[in-house]
Amino acid sequence: MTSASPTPRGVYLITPDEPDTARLLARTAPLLAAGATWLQYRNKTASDALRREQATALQALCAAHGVPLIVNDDPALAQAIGAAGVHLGGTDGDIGAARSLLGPDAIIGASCYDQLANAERAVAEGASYVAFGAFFPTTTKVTSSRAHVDLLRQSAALGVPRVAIGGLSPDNVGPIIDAGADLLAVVSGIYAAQDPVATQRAYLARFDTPQ
Ligand code: TZP
Ligand code: MG
Repeated sequence: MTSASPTPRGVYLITPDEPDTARLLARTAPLLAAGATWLQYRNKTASDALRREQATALQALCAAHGVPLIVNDDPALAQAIGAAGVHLGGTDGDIGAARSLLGPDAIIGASCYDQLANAERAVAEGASYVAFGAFFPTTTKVTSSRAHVDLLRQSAALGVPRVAIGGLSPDNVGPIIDAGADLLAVVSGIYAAQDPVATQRAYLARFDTPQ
């Protein structure tokens, strides 16, 4: 991101493993229309062909809504479909290589788990944002790290957006926002909610209310 870009804030929506592409689009479109800041395409159970199909379809949807699409794990797929960027975990490959492939304006995010040192290294290597988690237990992913809100305070000086992830709900994000999280990354809290759009609004409202 350029230094002139305003810091993105709000909900960083992440897709669940949805095998039906039409249904993935139908579930996602209202959330983009209702103010998701970024969308990450994540599907851990799809074939390469299905991931390509879904990422391509989501890129068109995101373009129509002016929402950046970030592809999980796969810089080559991000490049192939013209996505805004890629999200890399600790074993997903090199941030510098992704930057070379995707260019200076790409949004390249790094999972930093519960370690400030991971975030410092990621930024030094060219990451556009850093993600900490899991803050709370979650069934979406097997996690071994448990992040604490102090990490958000300690990482303020890095100068990149800070993302919180893992078991976030409208009821538990107050201290996380208070500690400086810019983006709340959410899968099940929104997609599995009875009313996903209303629930996404409830997360967003937490940015406006004193914690
Ligand atoms: N990385 C750390 S926790 C997590 C990921 C991808 C899952 C977040 O999903 P949910 O459903 O919002 O807890
Ligand atoms: Mg990964």
